[in-house]
Amino acid sequence: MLKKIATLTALSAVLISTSAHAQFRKPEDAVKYRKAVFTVMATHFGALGEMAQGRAPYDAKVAAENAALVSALASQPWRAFGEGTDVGDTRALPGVWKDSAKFKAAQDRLITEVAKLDAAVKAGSADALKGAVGAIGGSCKGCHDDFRKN
Ligand code: ASC
Repeated sequence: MLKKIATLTALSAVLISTSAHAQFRKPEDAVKYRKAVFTVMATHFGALGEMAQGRAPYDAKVAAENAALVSALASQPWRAFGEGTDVGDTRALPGVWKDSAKFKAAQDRLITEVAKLDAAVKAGSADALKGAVGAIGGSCKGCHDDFRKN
């Protein structure tokens, strides 16, 4: 009986730790995932930037579509910076893991600024977009300066 309990305890420990990492079979997959998320997010953020800066005509529907994607993605890449994912084709600096509180604050800054995007889009002008886009861009840059190799 005791042996059974020990076995079950060991098994559930394995299952719990597996489920926390289940989305990535290997560290390289996490790197690929986070880079893909950043690429897609930057594409849609870029479209907002074009409109905010008057380099593309303001289109409320296009703004809403791009903002929705940025909003959905802003909280996603961070799950893929787990321990042991400082490998392979990545520009992530060691600070990501060594100064995780500061890295978390940088993530939160992006998420906080992106939360303001919806209201800016609903306001319905390039000008309204400008402030939100500028603040989001600032959070991107701040994090890159501290945590990404150039
Ligand atoms: C972008 C993009 C980034 C940020 C950053 C802001 O459009 O792809 O990484 O803005 O350049 O400074």
